[in-house]
Amino acid sequence: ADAAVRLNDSDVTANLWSWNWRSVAAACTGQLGPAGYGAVQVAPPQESVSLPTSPVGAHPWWEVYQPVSYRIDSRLGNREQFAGMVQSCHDAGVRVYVDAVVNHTAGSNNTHTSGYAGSTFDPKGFGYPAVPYTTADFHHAGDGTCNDEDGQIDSWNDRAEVQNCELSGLSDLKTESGAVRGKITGYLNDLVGLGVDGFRVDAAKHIAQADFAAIVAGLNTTTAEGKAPYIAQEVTAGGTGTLAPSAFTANGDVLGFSYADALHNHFTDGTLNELGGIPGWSLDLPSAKTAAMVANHDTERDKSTLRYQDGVTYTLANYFLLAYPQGKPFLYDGFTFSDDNTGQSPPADATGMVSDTVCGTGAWQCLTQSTGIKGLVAWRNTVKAATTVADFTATAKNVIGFRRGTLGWAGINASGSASTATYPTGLTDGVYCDRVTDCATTVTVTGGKAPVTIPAGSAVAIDVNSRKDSGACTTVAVQ
Ligand code: LM2
Ligand code: CA
Repeated sequence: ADAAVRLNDSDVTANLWSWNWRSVAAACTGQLGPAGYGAVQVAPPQESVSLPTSPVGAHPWWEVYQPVSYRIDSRLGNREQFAGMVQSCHDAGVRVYVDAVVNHTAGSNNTHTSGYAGSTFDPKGFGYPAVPYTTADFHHAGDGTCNDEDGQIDSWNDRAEVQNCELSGLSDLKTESGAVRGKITGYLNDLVGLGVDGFRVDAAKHIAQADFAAIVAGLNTTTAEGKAPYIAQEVTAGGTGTLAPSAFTANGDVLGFSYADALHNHFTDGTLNELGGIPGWSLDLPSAKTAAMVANHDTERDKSTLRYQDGVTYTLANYFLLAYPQGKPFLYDGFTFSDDNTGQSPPADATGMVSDTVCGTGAWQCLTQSTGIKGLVAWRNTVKAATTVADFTATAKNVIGFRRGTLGWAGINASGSASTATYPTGLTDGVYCDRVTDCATTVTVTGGKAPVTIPAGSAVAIDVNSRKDSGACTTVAVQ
């Protein structure tokens, strides 16, 4: 809570999933802050189970979704490294959002019974002395809360089952209990005390809204901005009534799975022309409540969305995510993995500690640091006051351009060849630097219109802060 800190005025988040704290700090300082990102999302920081010999190999990535205690000491780094990372990110103007696993603890099937910080637990006995939680703090089959015989969620439209039974065998916390809520708010407020600005709430669909409302009400408002932490809830699409994504918006934003599906469909079949209709679509969440994404760590593995393996199609969908005013964009970067083993560990040492991220070697994905994406982050930050799109123009099914009021114009070409057309830009006459190439090319606006050549599988974006004046290229990253 450093009042002197000036945070970037941006709604763009880089989700650096599975990156260790040292690497997130370096990214904030060297890349995200200067590029104008508003926030970074990090993977779960609490102590998790350590699985040296799991069925999918040592230390699968999903260890971090099995809390053993709320000590900030994990395979991603210790408490000091976490606190240092938050400080570095704030110094760079970047907020920190934490993936909060509070619906459950570890799985009761575990045979390994210790965590990365050395805490032990009793899986079958539901004992977590380091918190402490005891068996009375969990839902159990037949206890009047979870009505399913085996205690597992099988009926995904049965609210009691979805919220009181076990998700993937993970011991389900009795979030209706004041004692449990107290432990959860204690953990989250510890993070707020370390400077954390918000939370991605894991498995939020599996926590009763009233329970999570009580947890949110207990959160400290002592963030760097002196307000309640930002909340993005993970609620998978498809439920009806109280299980629908829109039934969770009173507690914060919700992840935009349906929007991600739509981007997947339109970029896969090349119907970018239909994206102009978004304001009229009945998506399952309003834009103002959507944490928008092209992919996350689950969907890149189950292939339900586009993912880095889709190459240029994936990149273009991310360009669109940034250019279009639908939700708050969350750009994703994890590690390279094989579809043959979707549980595999991120690069790590023999004890499971995750190695430093190195971009450009193939082991990690670093789209958030690419020139085109950083250019569009600056573009989005510049045009944000124009909250709607105008002159949406499809010069082909897979070639589009639009302006954001009089603040900027962007075009995307998902075809296999360069496309040249004249677009209304809304900008005053002059020469503008293209953000996507960091000013390697320019666009000349005359009478408000510009002939633009968009390279194959690429984009062009110009704005009031990318004007090329007196020969110098002066793109400004709005922070
Ligand atoms: C999430 N959102 O609601 C995360 O985004 C997702 O990645 C998590 O699942 C899930 N919720 C629970 O936090 C992952 C992974 C699962 C894995 C769990 C727990 O996709 O496969 O389950 O984390 O580590 C694993 C085993 C599963 C076993 C369970 C308990 O795959 O077979 O179930 O652990 O030991 C008996
Ligand atoms: Ca639950």
